[in-house]
Amino acid sequence: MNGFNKMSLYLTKKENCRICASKDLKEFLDLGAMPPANSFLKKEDLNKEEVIFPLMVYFCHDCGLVQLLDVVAPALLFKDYSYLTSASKPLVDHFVEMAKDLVARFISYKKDLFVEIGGNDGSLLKAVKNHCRVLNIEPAKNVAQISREQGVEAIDEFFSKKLANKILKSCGQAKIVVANNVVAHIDDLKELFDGVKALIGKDGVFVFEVHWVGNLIGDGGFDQVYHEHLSYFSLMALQKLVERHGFKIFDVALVSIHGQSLRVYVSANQKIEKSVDNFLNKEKELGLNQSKTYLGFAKKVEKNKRELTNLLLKLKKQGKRIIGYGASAKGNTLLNYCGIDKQILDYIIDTTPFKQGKLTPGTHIPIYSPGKLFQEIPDYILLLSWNYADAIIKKEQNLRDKGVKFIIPVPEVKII
Ligand code: DWN
Repeated sequence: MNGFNKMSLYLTKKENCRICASKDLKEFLDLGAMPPANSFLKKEDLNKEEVIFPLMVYFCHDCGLVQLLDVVAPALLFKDYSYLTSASKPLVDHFVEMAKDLVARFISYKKDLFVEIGGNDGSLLKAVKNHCRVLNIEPAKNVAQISREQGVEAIDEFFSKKLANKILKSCGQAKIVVANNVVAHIDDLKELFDGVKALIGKDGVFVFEVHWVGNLIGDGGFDQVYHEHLSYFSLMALQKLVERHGFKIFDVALVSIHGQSLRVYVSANQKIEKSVDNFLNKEKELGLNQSKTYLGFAKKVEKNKRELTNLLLKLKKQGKRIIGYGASAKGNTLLNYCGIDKQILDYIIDTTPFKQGKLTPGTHIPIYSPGKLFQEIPDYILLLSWNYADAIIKKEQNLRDKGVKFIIPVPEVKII
């Protein structure tokens, strides 16, 4: 089967906004067709045709949601998943703190149920499994198995209203449902919220983190755009989504993870905190509800690409050795959009066992464990996991002492 037929097999093109069904949608950014960001290749797959999909971003003039309309089948993206929370210590630390905060705020008894949708390898729930009943709903079978090995029971299915009712029958109502870096990945948001409503009822809370669109167009980077991320949320758009399903956002916090993410607290009847109005006002001041804001962002992306590729080509002309740090999903958007391949990066290091020994999708750069770094110290390191820059730079101070320079690629190119 050729690439085009394979693409059409897994791709659905939406005509309507994912939240409000409006057709008044404006395309403002096109990163070009590329393979899914986590579809790392085994060496034996190199001669097979890679399936690629369009990567275009739209703004809804009615509800303000920034979104992809080209939807890649979840089974292709998530059934055998390369990403592990536990591969990034700063992320584990963040989720452990979040889990403990939520238990302190919303759990009253040990028998209370705490469910996580898309809990990956169980890193968050493991931290509180002695304080309440925990359940991980993780569709990737390979990852769900790791959760079980961590002592966190996992159901390896996609979350649905049907599964929610099954859990309700077998485990009772949930006091807390969490879904971190999941809501943006789901196309059928009605199915998600119907399922959550069944699970938490009137008394439970739904707390989720999503990458904040204000960071995407601000201090973060365009590389957070990839096929897994169907939506790029503002609180304004989220409020419209949540209220359509009979819930209210009663609290919100901006957290420094994955650049900056929104931690959103949702329930049927909790008292609404001032944080919600304060943040909505902040978003209005940033113009997150106006399409011209995103058109301006698209121009910044093109400039960012030019500056990064010019720098890398200049360094290669000078005979410099450059490697990548962190085979992240966002890194694959950056590499494919900027055309950065093995001519530029000798290899990439990554702490994730599933990724080591594989090659990056589209650009085919080999991925090694971090130990490779000390066999041949490079001149420059392109930080593909820039969202952990502080922790990584601190961890690799000895390299900097040896004169190795780090390149931060987005939103502007920086050498430190
Ligand atoms: O939404 C998603 C985000 C939240 O996480 C998922 N769809 C996929 C994933 O995106 P990502 O791969 O861009 O996330 P990270 O957490 O930025 O990926 C970091 C990568 O860097 C991991 O593969 C682990 C690796 N790493 C490393 O090699 N050394 C990370 C750290 C901190 C390190 O020191």
